[in-house]
Amino acid sequence: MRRILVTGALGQIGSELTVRLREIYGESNVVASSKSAKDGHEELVASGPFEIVDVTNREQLAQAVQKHKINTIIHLAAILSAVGEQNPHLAWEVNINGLYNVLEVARHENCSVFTPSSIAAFGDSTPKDKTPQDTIQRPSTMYGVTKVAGELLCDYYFHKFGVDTRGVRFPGLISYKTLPGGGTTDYAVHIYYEALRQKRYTSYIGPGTKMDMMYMPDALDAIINLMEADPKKLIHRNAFNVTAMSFAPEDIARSIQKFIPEFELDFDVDPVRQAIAESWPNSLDDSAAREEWGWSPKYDLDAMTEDMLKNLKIKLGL
Ligand code: NAD
Ligand code: AKB
Repeated sequence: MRRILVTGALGQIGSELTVRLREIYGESNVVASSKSAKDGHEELVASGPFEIVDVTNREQLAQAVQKHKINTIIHLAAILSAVGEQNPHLAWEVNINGLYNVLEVARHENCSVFTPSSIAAFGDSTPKDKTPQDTIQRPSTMYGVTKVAGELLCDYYFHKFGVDTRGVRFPGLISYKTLPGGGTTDYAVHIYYEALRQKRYTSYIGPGTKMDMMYMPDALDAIINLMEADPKKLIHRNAFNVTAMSFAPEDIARSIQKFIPEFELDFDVDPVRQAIAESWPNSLDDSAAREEWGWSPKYDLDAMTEDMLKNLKIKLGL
């Protein structure tokens, strides 16, 4: 039986993944953790075991793993791309030293580790369209640097120490439960909130800028399916390209207009996030994930828009 510790469990992915994991593996077998118990997450904190774990504190992490007899760590604690560019030292500290602590604890306590990489692991010199699984990775952001190093470190711990490490390169994730934590793709979440509240949105990402994206239910499936995949079939492990769709701001606006015809989009481009977006792929080739562990997303852009608007309307009381 899996006994799972989720780090960064109150973030955009963790706040939904923890609930799904508890449904599958049992409430008491899934320990949520974060560096502090944030307001607004009382329900999640009360719904099963919760520990304060700052991933930069190896002792605290090891104690939580030992106390709950953890055998699987899902490591989500991180600093994302836009915040990482504002504070690159913090991004290094959390994303690199935090991951190193997770891998060291996993090595000593015999845990398997799942941790996501990102499309941010690619850079300007990477082929932009149908970006291959194995290709040039020279990112220009600190977040991207930590993601490439993280992929390599996870591979190293698998080959050198036999730690069962697995990961995917997630695109921008779109969800309605918890707001994203300071990335470049966040506009594709905010646009839905503003479409419902104001019937208009000003995008900080410019027209024509395509990035890969995915709806949260598919992202949760990706984590669980890869975690449970037959290890003999995994050639890549860290980290698989996965994607569900690729769009520019005007494409998501057109999708919203199918449900809210009066919705309007304009632009006030932020040069920092625009440069990051332009350095990332337009679209990923995720055939390795499809072949090695059966990756297959369910939501396309319009199906996601319909579900986002329906659920956000309820959340916002509109
Ligand atoms: P998030 O920012 O929403 O959540 C991360 C959580 O980690 C936050 O709650 C934060 O408080 C916590 N945290 C920060 N520093 C910590 C520390 N020192 N100790 C413990 N917790 C700490 O991020 P997310 O979107 O849930 O992302 C989870 C993982 O998925 C990250 O590795 C991220 O790079 C990756 N990813 C996310 C996306 C996306 O669009 N959300 C896309 C690609 C990859
Ligand atoms: C970000 O924009 O930083 C994240 C990611 C794609 O890694 N959403």
